[in-house]
Amino acid sequence: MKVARRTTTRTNRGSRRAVAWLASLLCVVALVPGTARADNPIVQHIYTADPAPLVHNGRVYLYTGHDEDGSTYFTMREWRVWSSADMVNWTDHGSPMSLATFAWADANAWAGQVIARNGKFYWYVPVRQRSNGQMVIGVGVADSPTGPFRDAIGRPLVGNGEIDPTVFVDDDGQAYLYWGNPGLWYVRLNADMISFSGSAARIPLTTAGFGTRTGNASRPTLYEEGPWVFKRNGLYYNVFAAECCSEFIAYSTAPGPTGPWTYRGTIMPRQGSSFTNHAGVIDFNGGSYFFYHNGALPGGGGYTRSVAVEKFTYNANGTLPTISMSTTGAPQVGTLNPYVRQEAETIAWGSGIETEVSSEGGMNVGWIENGDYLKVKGVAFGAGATSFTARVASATSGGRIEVRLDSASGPVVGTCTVGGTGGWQTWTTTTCAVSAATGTHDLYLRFAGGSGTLLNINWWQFNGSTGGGGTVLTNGDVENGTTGWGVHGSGTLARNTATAHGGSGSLSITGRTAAWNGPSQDVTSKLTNGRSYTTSVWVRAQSGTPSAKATLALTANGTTNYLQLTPAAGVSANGWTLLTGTATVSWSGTLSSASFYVETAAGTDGLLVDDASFQ
Ligand code: FUB
Repeated sequence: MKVARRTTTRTNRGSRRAVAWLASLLCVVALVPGTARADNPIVQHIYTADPAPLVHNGRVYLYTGHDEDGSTYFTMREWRVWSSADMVNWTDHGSPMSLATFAWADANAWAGQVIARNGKFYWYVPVRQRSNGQMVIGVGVADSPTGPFRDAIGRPLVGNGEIDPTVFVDDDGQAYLYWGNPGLWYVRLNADMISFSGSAARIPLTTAGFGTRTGNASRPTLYEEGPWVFKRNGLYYNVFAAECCSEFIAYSTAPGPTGPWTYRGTIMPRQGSSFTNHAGVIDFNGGSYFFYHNGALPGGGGYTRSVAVEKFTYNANGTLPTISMSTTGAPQVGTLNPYVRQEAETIAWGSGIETEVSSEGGMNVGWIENGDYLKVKGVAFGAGATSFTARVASATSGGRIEVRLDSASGPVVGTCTVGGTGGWQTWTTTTCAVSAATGTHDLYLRFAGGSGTLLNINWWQFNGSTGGGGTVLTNGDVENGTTGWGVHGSGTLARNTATAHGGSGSLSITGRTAAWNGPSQDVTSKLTNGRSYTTSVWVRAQSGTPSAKATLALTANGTTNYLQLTPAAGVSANGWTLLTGTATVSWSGTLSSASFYVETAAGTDGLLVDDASFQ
């Protein structure tokens, strides 16, 4: 079955290879000194459309549609999820919801939006109802932002032949679902988010509210479709696709969630080769981001679209600036830590590759051929990596992974050999030495070998010299039992395989009897006096909503000092929170003990810890 599927997919690869070649060419052009490197569109291995971003627990989750290769209509059968902590490296979470989720729907997996509430994630989508061929709004629900999503109610939530739901919860807890093309409608959702009170109301499409369109008597305003409603500083915004075709993105504002709306003008002018556009707007990590789609990938157009993102700043009076499409995209937030396990499908730019569901959980990168590569942006090697490890599989005779810096033809700092493993999902681990990987670089994993498909890669991780650029923690990703970990104070350690941030396990601590108790590592012999260390650790509560932080207890000349390594941040049982910070470690006299640990500001709730690095 595996072979058959590969053969089938490979039939499509002629065009995909052309896409990859042209994409590579775009990158080469972009590598001319002084020009920015292309990081838009966000995804290169499939066509994506209708972005709906959601900020949750320190990550941006991006929900999109999936335009099929070679489409000549909006032939869309599934939705896809991506996520990023830095706005440039995006993890492919596959397709946790499709038309098959809704037994009563038969086509048109079009533009939706996800919202978090009640410890769950609700995904509102337009689909075609099989029984009458009418477009209606369905709702999926999941316990995690990456799904899997199930049909929440087994029937359409609401429907009148119109499309493009957006959802918004006001400060008073009242939720609103808006949708519409050609009209603009809303209902008040109940707190369960899967039912509503009253009936659908029509928002008056006045020219004062939505601008003036000329030459179309049945559509006198600019409003077309794709509303995106949110509130900022007490003002309600409706960002929408205007005046098909081609569409531009415009917006209106209102003093309340149902209006009256005032037209405010264009945000993104008509650009590119897609005749639709569709926006999603968020604030993340102190910045504001505008997601949209265009036809920028090779082979792209109105039915083969791609999602992109730009960073922007609101004007002082709350209006939005004009935003242009770019190939540069948003700047990176922070850097990527190579000393914790990174999924291979966390990619800034992929050339020639595809992804698939991995037998080890999540996705893996596959269909890798000679010359294909993955770019991971802004990787912080610090003082130096010494080795590279990758989880790989190959049903053929494998190939090589060239670890390169700065470009696909940049310096090779290590080469790992991958042999045949007997199957595309028969995984093994390969490690090779790395030298001269210091500081922060774009990392390129370039694949080399003979003809045909070479290998699959599921995840990778660098190791650093102790006390050097690499993490000073042992088993920070908790993939090797509880090795290396102890307890600061009281508590019971265990490896939790039910809930992991990455990989297959996390570190559980229960039975804490004081707030300062937590999982710890002895790092006494690994520290350099006066050096700056960056901490990165994912934490989740097993109960309650405590505030967690990472701390270093340093004992020198009989005196213990406590260095706060990360700001305290609220953690809950609903998801993972990244604690991160940089601090200079110094002491006077002779260091007799140094303990890295995670604690809480108060309380004794159990914690889960994963993907920890201190480097
Ligand atoms: O992707 C299908 C449709 O195209 C969406 O529902 C509209 O917003 C437009 O982007």
